[in-house]
Amino acid sequence: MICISLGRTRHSAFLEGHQHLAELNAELVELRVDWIRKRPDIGRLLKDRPTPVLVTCRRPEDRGRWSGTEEQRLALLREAIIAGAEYVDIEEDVAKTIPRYGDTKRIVSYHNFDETPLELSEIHQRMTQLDPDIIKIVTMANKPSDNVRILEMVRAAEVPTIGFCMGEFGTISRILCGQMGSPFTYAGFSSEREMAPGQLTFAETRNLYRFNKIAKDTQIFGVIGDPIVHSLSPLLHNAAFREVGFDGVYLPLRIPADNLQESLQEYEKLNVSGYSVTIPHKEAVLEFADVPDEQSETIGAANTLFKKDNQWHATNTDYDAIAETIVAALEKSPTHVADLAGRRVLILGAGGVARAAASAMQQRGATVVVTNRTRQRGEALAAELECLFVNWANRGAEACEILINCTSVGMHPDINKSPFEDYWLNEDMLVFDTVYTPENTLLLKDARARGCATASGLEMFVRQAAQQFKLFTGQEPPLDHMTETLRRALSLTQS
Ligand code: SKM
Repeated sequence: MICISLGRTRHSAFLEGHQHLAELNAELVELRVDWIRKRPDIGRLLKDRPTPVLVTCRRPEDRGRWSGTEEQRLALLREAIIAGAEYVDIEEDVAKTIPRYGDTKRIVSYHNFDETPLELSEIHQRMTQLDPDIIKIVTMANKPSDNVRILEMVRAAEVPTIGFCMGEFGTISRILCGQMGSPFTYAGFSSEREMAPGQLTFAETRNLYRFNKIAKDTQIFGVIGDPIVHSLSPLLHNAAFREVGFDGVYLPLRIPADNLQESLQEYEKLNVSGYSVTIPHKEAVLEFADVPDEQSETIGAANTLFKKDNQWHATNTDYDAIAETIVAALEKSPTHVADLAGRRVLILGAGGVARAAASAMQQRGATVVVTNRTRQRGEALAAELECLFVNWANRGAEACEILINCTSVGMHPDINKSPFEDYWLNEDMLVFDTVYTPENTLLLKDARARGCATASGLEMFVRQAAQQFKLFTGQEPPLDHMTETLRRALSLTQS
């Protein structure tokens, strides 16, 4: 069950908001009465309530907004119990002063906004003595392993226990606590008003992560990186799982660069089945893999980890996605032959994507020329892969048939920039921009205006995810659905 936290400053807005959530089929709504500016009228809020409620009145020291006295606050909680609220939230330190009455369920709560303390089980044990129907322990995650500790506590608890972590590191526990036995998780009623650090919205919790559908056997996947909030992989993979009816959930997993091995080791306790891997972990993740494949070893980077026969396999789906995207664009073009052998390819950039692009092109028999704004890095990549190098200043004079932009030039918000002057382009060229925010970069617009064939980063992003989907699920990826999902999301974020 998802409990939606609702906080409004006026009674009328509260009632309206509650009605609205009921229309969205909310099962349980937390009334954060500390948000109301006047003295909260519990009778009015509960009288014709359209869903079951949990009444909560948070003090400022627990990041609430209550401005009355503690006595008034406790009186309010007692009043909610007498009025028959389905649940009431009682902080651990006042639990003894609020007696049980009627059918109202007591949620005895502990919050820690600084950390996830090491003595979680002692805290939990102490709370079992306070006549709880449900114990709630919510802490701040400062690193990925904090999630694992709190989820293990939920799993081991004999009293029904809600336990998850706050903050950007905590997302995974907000979604997985249900699988561990937590009676519900909390979600926000609006993306504009976060009720707790890192809280997801009701829409994300229900529609994107499908919290209510996660069962004991639901397989867990995620994308690891830092930062990770920007990643569209959760949207894409969850949509694809849903489309084919696969029982899996895919989460954004922020892991800092210096914490990769420890975090992945800890996540083993959650039985994760597969990861997409993005910046800054693509190289270091090879150390964690039991079986890196030839491609990831040649490139020195992987973007996928998947479990097979209890071993972690690593591969790089960017590699094939790049070549497939170019070949598909060549096939579509009436003036090109869909063969990369002998083609001269100019690659802009010398980072991870450039490395995968250069290797993929070379492997298909193309002649690769690398150019980069920082000369040394470009020269180093060219030397390592035994391809050609040209100075950034001379890139326009390079007579290439295929141009691949692997720099971030043109990426949102710098959408009016291009890494290649339009008058350097000609209609015999195929231009591929690996940037996908926006889909139509200035480089691609210029290329189309000059009559070039084009391929976009969006096509590549979908292809690399589609291959991961196949490795994760063993099923054929719903390519069109994935492309549409991504296109819609991008047009929403950029409109
Ligand atoms: O290679 C991909 C990776 O699989 C996922 C990703 C993302 O979610 O932003 C970006 C690329 O690095």
